[in-house]
Amino acid sequence: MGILGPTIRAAVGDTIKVHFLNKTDMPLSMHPHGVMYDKDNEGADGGKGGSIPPGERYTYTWIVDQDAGPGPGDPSSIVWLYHSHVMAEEEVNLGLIGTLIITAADKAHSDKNPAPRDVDQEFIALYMIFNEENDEESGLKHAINGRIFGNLSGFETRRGQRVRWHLVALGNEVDNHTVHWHGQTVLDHGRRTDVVEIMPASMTSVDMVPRSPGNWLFHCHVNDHMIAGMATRWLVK
Ligand SMILES: [Cu+2]
Repeated sequence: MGILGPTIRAAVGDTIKVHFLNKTDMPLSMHPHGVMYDKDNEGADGGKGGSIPPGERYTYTWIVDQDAGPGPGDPSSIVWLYHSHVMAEEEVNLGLIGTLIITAADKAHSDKNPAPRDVDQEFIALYMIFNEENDEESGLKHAINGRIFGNLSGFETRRGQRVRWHLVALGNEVDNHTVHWHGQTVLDHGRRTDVVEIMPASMTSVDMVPRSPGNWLFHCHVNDHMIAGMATRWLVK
């Protein structure tokens, strides 16, 4: 998972409550995509949850209605971003990012376990160039889940597993990424490919059944990004 915050899971029909405690020295928030909220639970732009001062708590309540779940052309679970949204650009670059995974009501394992029944493993990959030095090239960290040059581990699976990849991106105009797997293909909403295009705040979920064992590259196919370290390996046993 690298730099990503905890994954929040739910099924359609659930209500999510996040007990947020700001242990930093700056005001922060949690702004979710996709789920239903009122102004106080938007985590941005005013409202009670829009800016939580250092040391203070807030409970966000988010409704997982039908419109937060998979659409007719989607797989059984889909991904949404959440991130801090007081000074969003700065806070996202600090790594205050995570994801929600929402499963269709009739595809969840059980009331206690909202993970989808028709999938064996779910992986999450954030493609983002972290801007650590006011746009100086040396401070542009071309990262997958916040890690560069093969330093991300944990993408491990076996041949024949039903694997779902949740792909998200954030960042700036340079964050146009082409996510590429070596060794296998994915089903992207009915399209067969081994490259998925994502842009800042893109969120998409694609399915794979690995067919070929190996320690394979998983990387951005944009030349400049590849050279700058936006690559890691993933293992198929
Ligand atoms: Cu890229």
